[in-house]
Amino acid sequence: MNLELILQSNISDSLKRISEKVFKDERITFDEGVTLFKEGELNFLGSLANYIREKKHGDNTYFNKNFHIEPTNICVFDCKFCAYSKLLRNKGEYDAWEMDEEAIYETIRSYDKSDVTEVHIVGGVHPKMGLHYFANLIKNIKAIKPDLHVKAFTAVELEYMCRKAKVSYKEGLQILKDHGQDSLPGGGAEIFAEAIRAEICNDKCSSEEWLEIHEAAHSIGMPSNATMLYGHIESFEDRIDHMNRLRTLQDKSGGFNTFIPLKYRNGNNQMSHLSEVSVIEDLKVYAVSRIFMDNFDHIKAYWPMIGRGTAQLTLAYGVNDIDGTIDDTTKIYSMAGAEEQSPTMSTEQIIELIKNVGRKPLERDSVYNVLRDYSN
Ligand code: V47
Ligand code: SF4
Repeated sequence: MNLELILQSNISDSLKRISEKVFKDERITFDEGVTLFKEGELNFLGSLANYIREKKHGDNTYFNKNFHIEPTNICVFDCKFCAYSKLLRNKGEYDAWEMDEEAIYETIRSYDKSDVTEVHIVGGVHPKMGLHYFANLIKNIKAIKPDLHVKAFTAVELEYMCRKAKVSYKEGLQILKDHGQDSLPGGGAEIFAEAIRAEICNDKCSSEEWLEIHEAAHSIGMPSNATMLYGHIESFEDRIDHMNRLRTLQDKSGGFNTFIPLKYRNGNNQMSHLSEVSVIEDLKVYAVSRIFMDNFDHIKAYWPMIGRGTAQLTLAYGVNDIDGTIDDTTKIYSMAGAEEQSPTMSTEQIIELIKNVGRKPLERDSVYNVLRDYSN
């Protein structure tokens, strides 16, 4: 789609002005972001988002080879959307797990001969697993598999660890970095708008703390990701406010790799009465993210949550990364009723999924260096 075609179409003047800005590579404002959600039809948003996606990346579509370790689902916090730490609690049972250290090392050893490049370590916020425990754990993981990129701990876990250990965020992160941690995942951001955060996750780290922790990580050379949990009780303004706070920090620090919108799933949690948004809304969120977050190189769709078919569709709505082959070790979404109940895809399957929609599959490392081109 080109600008002439968009300008000839039957859209409002404000949408025409936004399109002109996009084609001139100019940043859109907060109000314009909200207008996109309020007035933009799916195909209009898709055209703009795909224009940006192809300008930045052509058909390149990234994935990596990773696996997850979730040391525990025991959590001191009480997020209303979380099925993970709460499963069965309302039936008087608590289906808790706690991996002992040896089991974690055994998992790492099981990838000894494998070509995975990244481990993603996150879990509940366990009152007894602190900063020094995790620093030592990372050191031992690196001793077993030195080349493995360790992407670990959400800002929520880090805020708790640093508070308990009585160190600043920067000191805590430096200790983890010195023991081998490479980057931070994007979880725990949810929605920054304070009124919504108070309703859905009142007791965990604040929006300001989440942003401070990521800024501290960037300042010591640790890159990170950012997420947004959407499709519950937030407004369009809240979504744009969330993206705007991230865009502002990215201008300052430049340390974010990718933005990952996470669709709220309503299984087994305290907000189960809310319906889930439609696939049309999902695609609009990806597209508006691509249009608004002009200083984020990558927009990622987390396929285990939305399913493989929708993940393919997102590639035409601004997304250029579909996470990894994963293996079957992540539970946070399957417990909340996500599409994929045992999320694992072989390299061949992920390549096929990307090629099937006319895009070019590239295996990347955790900081987007291309490791292998699978397009031929
Ligand atoms: O912060 C919890 C979300 C996040 C539900 O950085 C839910 O590469 C939907 O952040 N419905 C943790 N979402 C996972 C995460 C993540 C995942 C994949 C890749 C990366 C990355 C980060 O999961 C939480 C929360 O926003 N979550 N419960 C739910 N019911
Ligand atoms: Fe704990 Fe994370 Fe679940 Fe919140 S989302 S209750 S912090 S495990």
